[in-house]
Amino acid sequence: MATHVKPTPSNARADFYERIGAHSLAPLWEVLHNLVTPQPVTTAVPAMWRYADIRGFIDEAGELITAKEAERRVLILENPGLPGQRCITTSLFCGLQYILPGEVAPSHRHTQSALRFVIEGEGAYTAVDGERTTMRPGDFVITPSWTWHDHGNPGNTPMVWMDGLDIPIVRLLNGSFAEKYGADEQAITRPEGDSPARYGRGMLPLGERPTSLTSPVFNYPYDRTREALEAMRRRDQWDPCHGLKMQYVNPLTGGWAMPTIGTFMQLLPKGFKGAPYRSTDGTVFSVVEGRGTTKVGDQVFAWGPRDIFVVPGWTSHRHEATEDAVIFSFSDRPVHDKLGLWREERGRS
Ligand code: GTQ
Ligand code: FE2
Repeated sequence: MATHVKPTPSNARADFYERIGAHSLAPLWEVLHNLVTPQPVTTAVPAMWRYADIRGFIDEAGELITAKEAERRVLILENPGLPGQRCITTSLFCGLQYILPGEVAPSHRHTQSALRFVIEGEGAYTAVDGERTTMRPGDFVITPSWTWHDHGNPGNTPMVWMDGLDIPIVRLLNGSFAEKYGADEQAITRPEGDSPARYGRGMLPLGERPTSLTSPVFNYPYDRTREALEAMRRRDQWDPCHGLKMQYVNPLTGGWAMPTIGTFMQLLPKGFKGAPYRSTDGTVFSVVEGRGTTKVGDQVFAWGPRDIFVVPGWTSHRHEATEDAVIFSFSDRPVHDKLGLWREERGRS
């Protein structure tokens, strides 16, 4: 019995906290272990958006507002554990953008970096820094920070793509700047195909050095990605957790294609039963081909083409494929990497 400790009236502390609160002070000892946790803690939850369940809402949005009036006609995929925060993990934004034939999404720029991953339709383009690229399903397209960008659909099919942005990271750092170009479409200064010719063929213009933190390749077309995975599968070097997983790289540095968002494509062969895996980066998965399941905690997501699901950071999950499956994913891993925060754990659930 600690009889030497003078008993404190239980309301003395509460009274103290209230008085110091009026001076913008707070006691760390009441909250220390909520602030400095032994392991990552997040209120973001695993979640899945089945494309068939939400496709109708995308059509409805198309009837309610034009791309021009909306500036960007996007349905945000909001994590159910982060209501009102307009993000899919604590650090990443995700949305589905819809553009109908004949529409334009007017030119603007912002400090947030964006990726597009094409889900449905083809023939729309995005223009970045004076060059257009026409987008097809499975293409991974980048809009670097502070570059003018507008989208247009001169084709005859509606297009849907997934947007991934680092909006919450930029918000955390209070680094948001944005402005409108002033016309729907930016001036085109280079022919389509210029950037892939310079940077996307395993060669570089002699002496070229990086001038940006982002890859100069702004469209990584699906046919080349798919071909690489197909050729690699013959050597049978499958990762027990990821199958065959490739990361997209900046050819000028060999590093991540984007400074804040890591992007990946993986192939899980038919019959694949993955081992449990978790890493500190929270990941959004977008299924391109095939069917399977991902067990996350005690939930099972049964997925197929065009479905999107999210696995928050440090949440154990494992993939199984009932058909050959190809899955695109993006995460905040480059930020974890740069700050020395990235960890992974295999085989424990
Ligand atoms: O296409 O430029 O989903 O600026 C959110 C912000 C898309 C875009 C989004 C954007 C864009
Ligand atoms: Fe934008």
